[in-house]
Amino acid sequence: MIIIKLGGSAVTDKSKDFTPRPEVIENAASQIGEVSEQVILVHGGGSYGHPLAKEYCLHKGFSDLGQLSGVSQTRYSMTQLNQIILSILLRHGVSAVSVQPSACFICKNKRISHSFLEPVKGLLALGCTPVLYGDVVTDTEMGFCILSGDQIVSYLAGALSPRKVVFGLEVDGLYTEDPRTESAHLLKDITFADLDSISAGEVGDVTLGMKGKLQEISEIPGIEVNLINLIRENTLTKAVSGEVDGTRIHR
Ligand code: IP8
Repeated sequence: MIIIKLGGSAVTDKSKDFTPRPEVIENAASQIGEVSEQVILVHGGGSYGHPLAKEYCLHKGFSDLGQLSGVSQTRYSMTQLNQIILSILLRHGVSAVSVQPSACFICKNKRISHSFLEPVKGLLALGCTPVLYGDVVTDTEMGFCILSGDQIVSYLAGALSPRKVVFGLEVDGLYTEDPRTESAHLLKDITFADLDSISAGEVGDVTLGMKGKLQEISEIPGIEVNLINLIRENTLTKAVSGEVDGTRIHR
């Protein structure tokens, strides 16, 4: 089984609120349709989740009643992105079934403290592809919090021991520093121990962008992790087959 994260920066246009990138989703869906093993998909929020979460300060938890409209709008908006992704997956023959993270995870101070994974396990056993996403969830200390797709991926990896985890990005993989800087170069093959020395950008996300992603990856216990560019063709297929065109992180 493999877990694939469809990064919000790749599947949406982050410069325009509520704008999907259908061509990127199509490219991913056509490759996912060819995978012959069990797959769990998790997608990020991109321009459907982060602007609303930031506007209503949802990442800081409950502080006033005015945020509640933001909770429902963000949940509604994430569901809309999820349905766009689902409709494209279905067209490519993927038996994708949406699983609402806010109904199967509870957090305590922004970390998952309780989960109900039976729906995910049941769907996998049937041969379906569960599709989860970053969401606003109940937090026993903060009222609610933003649960990133990346934390869902690392939690599921710990609970379900996939063969590998693939993070689909809008850049070619993990760089020595922010990829927008000239001196940055792509890291092709590194170990989990190397992660500590990498300075990654926060890019204004409520879930800390690449920095948050690296924190989550370092929680994945010894399972091979690949970071690939979802915008380029065949990168997912190559990662699944072991011919990684991007960054490979291993023990
Ligand atoms: O894009 C965050 O998920 P991420 C989801 O995976 C929301 O960090 C609702 C902002």
